Amino acid sequence: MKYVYDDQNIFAKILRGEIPNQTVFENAHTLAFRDINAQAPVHILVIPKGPYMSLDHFARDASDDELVGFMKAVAEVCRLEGVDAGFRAVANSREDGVQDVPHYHLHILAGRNLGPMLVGQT
Ligand code: DGP
Repeated sequence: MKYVYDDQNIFAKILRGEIPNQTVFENAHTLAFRDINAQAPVHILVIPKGPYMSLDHFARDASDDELVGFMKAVAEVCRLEGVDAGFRAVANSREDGVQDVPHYHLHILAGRNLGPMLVGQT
């Protein structure tokens, strides 16, 4: 798989400070902020600061520090948002995954029962 990162995507602009965001948590390699189109009472996007277009790109090419920093940020978001009743983590990836923004992001959804994982045809 050849990964081609487009640095004009909206999350790259957020990381450069060109577009505002509601930050929930940040560490050296990771930013977490509220989704502009919330699908649940809690809807946070966790993104690496590095130029990775998808989860598999990040998992393949990120450094150990980036990988650990990302997962620790997920834990901090869950703690800060108090998702004790549960949550869903979703990483839409490329065309079939219906990924709109080509910068890897993990959706953290919580605050209500989220229902079945997928609806529609198999
Ligand atoms: P996906 O389909 O997985 O690529 O989801 C992209 C998400 O990004 C979608 O839930 C809406 C969110 N989003 C798009 N533009 C912005 C923005 O400018 N700010 C914020 N906070 N979220 C955005």
